[in-house]
Amino acid sequence: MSALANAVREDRLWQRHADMAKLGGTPKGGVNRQALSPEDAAARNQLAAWAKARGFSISTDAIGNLFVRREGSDPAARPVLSGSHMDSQPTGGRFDGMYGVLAAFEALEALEDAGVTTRRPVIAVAWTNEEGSRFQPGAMGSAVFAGQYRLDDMLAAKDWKGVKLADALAETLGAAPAPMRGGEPGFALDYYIEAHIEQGPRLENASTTIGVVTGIQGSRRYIVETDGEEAHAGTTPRAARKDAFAAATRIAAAMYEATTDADDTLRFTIGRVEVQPGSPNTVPGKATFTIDMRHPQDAVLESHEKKLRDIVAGRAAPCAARIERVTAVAPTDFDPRVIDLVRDKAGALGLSHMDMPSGAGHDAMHIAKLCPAGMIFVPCERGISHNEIENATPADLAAGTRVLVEVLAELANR
Ligand code: HGY
Ligand code: MN
Ligand code: MN
Repeated sequence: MSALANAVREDRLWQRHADMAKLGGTPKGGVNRQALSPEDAAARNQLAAWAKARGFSISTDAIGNLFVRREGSDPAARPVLSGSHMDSQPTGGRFDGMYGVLAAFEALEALEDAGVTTRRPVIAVAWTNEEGSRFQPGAMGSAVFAGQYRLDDMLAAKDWKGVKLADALAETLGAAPAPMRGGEPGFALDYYIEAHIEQGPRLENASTTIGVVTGIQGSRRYIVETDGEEAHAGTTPRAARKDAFAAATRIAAAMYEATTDADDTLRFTIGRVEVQPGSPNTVPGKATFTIDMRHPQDAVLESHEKKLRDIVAGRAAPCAARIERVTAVAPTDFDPRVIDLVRDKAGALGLSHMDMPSGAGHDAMHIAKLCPAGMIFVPCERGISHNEIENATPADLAAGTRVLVEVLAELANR
């Protein structure tokens, strides 16, 4: 193993995960560190403190992406960037996103400890609001950075309690201050690599350590709203009711039916439902639910979107209903040069590896529109993620980081 790969320290990397897992830690051993929450601010401060202790510079941008920079011999050269996200699901795991940020930081430390000079600066990044569970859409910070979403639109987004993202961001940057990069988010990059747990069972089932990620499936998100009429639960006959939840359940049942495909490739999830006024003895006047739909082919997503729209139009009566598309991210193919480099470095390190697509969305799907990008997966226990029992091993996390640092060192000297 090279001195550089050897400089990756499994114990240090594992301890940093344990330290970060305390920030928003839940009784079941997971994390609730939602975007732009006090827990998110605490994680930002922790990363900044570790960065400062190593002499790396930090900066942030107008959507709150946090950058940790290790200088290269040519400070004007386009940097190589690696990272992921520190925000989590409400009942999330301690590795989803955080691994990619800490692997990138560990790579900077390994470069430093091994005394490796790179021509290009190498930057670790924590993207703002990848999960999109508090504020929609997800992968927000990376999408604004890549010019996919307008900054002002994102600042105007509201969470489920009506809190504006701009206000939560101001509070977070106030609690976790960092030098602000002027202007719109975004700067020229040479390459981007993201390390992440697989969030599925394929690597573990294949007893394989490294996933050489070839791309990310397409994803679309929607909000469905049904509008009826609030009425007394005891006195209002069924025939006179405009029950918004009854309409929502008719629509949802038809959608589950319409998205059941023979080869179980299409992913359809209703993850959040709200009923108003939410009183046991008042017929609901309004219901809202989210849709998350994914498939490797955009044409399949497009054809199913038409089915969803037809169902909303045809099943709502006697209520009204509407469906709004919140995001549509086309399938991403990563750059073959990056895919090949990840595969070569995994092989050179003697690590078992396999090419595979990503079922989960990642910030890399947006950054791949800016520069050649790729991802490195490591296994997670039983493929479970978006669950507090999410788990990984110190050895696998370190193995993925060794591949990452070798890839970064090669790209930063090209
Ligand atoms: O939803 C996703 O695919 C990602 O894990 N946030
Ligand atoms: Mn993630
Ligand atoms: Mn996630």
